[in-house]
Amino acid sequence: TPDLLFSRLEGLEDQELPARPKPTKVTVVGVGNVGMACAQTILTQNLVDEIALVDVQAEKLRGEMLDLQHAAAFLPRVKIVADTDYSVTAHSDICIITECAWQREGEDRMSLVERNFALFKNIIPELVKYSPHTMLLVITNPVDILSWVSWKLSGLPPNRVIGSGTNLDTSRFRTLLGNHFNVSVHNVHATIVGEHGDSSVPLWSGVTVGGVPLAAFAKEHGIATDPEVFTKAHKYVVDGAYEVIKLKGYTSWAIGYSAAALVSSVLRNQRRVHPVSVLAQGFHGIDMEVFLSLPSMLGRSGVIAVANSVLLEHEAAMLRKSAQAIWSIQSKLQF
Ligand code: 6V0
Repeated sequence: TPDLLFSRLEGLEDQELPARPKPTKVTVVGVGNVGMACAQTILTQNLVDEIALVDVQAEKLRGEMLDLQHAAAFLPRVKIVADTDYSVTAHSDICIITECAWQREGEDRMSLVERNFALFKNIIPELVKYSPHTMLLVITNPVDILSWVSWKLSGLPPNRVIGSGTNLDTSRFRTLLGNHFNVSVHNVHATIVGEHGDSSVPLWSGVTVGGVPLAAFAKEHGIATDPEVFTKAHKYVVDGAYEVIKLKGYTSWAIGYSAAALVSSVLRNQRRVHPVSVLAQGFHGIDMEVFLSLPSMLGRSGVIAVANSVLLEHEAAMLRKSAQAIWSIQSKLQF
């Protein structure tokens, strides 16, 4: 027994010590490619004390849990638990939702939204029941619609529900520019806002490389800026996801790192600004209740604030168009 193996020195017992802060805990719902990439990235970055995994596939779930537990000798001490029952998620600080319904061959977007909506109707109330103060991080696609769905179903304040949104698209955009200018991606400031995916909006007007604003630089030096080049660069970013899916069948690592960065900003109260899907009503002339990615400051309380970005008129118009497209789908959902 442990009492035989170790001898105690005189001192305070564990229970006599002053109360310590509650252990930090993240839940991942869905242990597919994306869920496991999130879990493993969070684990290796030493961001939490406990990770809970949930899925409907009991055997796969237990297999993934054991596989991670077997790495204990090489990792910081983290408790890893898994169950098909949501009680395992109790007291989570953040719940990451990656579950997804199987997409049927030739299935249209609306039908997939409806089937994911049906799953979310069961999942979200369970998460909030066991962790009433949790924050929700939605990754399942279409992420902007399902972030709004999660907010509605959870009853949480809007600053406690985000979608991973264009955080990943923005990383792809910065990587492209960093490679083009042969400079570290950390010295490229560039943001993609709006809907995650095809209709996302790159904010070219705000791009700086090494602190140099690109648009102003080009103007000052009489360098012609060809709109075709911008369109092509944005298409390259959007197509990046499709290319990875075509090559390996799914995307996982980049979205895993994106989620870990968001978790770190929240749990470590970093006040970093990420483009994530938030309640966008009232910003840039958007009058519907939709979630879209806007640069948002994240910290312990969730979304601390949304940046009042200065957008060009055509950028704001593109945002409003996305909002309209999203609204036309989500307004058909019956609660
Ligand atoms: P996957 O590998 O099919 O995993 C989905 C998992 O969900 C499976 O393990 C299922 O068993 C599980 N699941 C199904 N129903 C339930 C349920 N009711 N409760 C719990 N678990 C359930 O998919 P993958 O991991 O590749 O993708 C997950 C989602 O992430 C998809 O919707 C992707 O489109 C989305 N992505 C979103 C990205 C973003 O930037 N927002 C990026 C990449 C993928």
